[in-house]
Amino acid sequence: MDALKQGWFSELSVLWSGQSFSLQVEQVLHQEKSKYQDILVLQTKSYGTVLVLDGVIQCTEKDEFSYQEMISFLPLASHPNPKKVLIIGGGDGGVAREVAKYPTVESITQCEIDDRVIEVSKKYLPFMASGFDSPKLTLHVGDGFEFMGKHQNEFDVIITDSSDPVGPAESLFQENYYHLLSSALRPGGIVCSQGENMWYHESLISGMMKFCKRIFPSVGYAYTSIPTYPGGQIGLLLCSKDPTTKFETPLRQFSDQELDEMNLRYYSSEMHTAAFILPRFAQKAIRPRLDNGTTNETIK
Ligand code: SPM
Repeated sequence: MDALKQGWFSELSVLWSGQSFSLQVEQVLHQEKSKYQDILVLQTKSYGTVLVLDGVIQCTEKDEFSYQEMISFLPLASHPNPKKVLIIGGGDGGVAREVAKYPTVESITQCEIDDRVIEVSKKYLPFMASGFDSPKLTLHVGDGFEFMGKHQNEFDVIITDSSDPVGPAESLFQENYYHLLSSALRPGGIVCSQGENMWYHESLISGMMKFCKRIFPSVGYAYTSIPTYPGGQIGLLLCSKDPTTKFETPLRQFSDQELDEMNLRYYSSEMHTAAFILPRFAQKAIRPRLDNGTTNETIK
């Protein structure tokens, strides 16, 4: 494999052409081709165990908490009382692990298409796959589109923890998927999806923001820092059926003691608000409707 050479793994993709992030590899723990994608698990020198799908880093032991906490807690704390949560994707279990911590959540349904990602994660990434042990969780192996078509008006929060929009996850970045998300939500429901990177994917993100605004009355864009994703960060796209939702203002605030008890290492109420403050170039590119100087981070 081109990506593995002389003890180094290099991440190559058309989504960030002309650059590549590399990790020094101590051992290849697992390699297989599932029905949907190439699955690779590496023991690395500086980031611990790493899951790679179709040549792209999905999570590393050292920094995964940043992404899993933020994609879970931003939508949950933006909802007044989230009880029923759906996760689409998230086959490593890390998002389920975080959602299960949220005090008001009673049930978590997860729909992941590739059972091999689940099994491999249980074996090699138990620090994330612990999410599958939650008594709140019901796991379905199958297609997220089909699943949501059969579940209308059911969930308070839906989190789409997908890989990038090439390969099996491409359809999860399209308008008809967001229509399905909207119909699977209860009134006042909120969705949060992996939203790519403001440095490389401006037109993808602004296109998504535009169609989301046609479907949902409130739309927001946040980001979290994570050294092993290209550019050291990843965006999070949030939409609410409630026109009064102000994503940058969490409805539930946690004390330091509560954050420690939930073992949250990245998320805090301050980090929640800060995550929606974008640099000016991204404000202009991603949120063209806000270039009148509005500072409110939620598009109305
Ligand atoms: N539960 C962790 C799964 C990770 N899902 C997101 C993976 C994204 C990988 N590529 C990042 C590229 C950002 N531009």
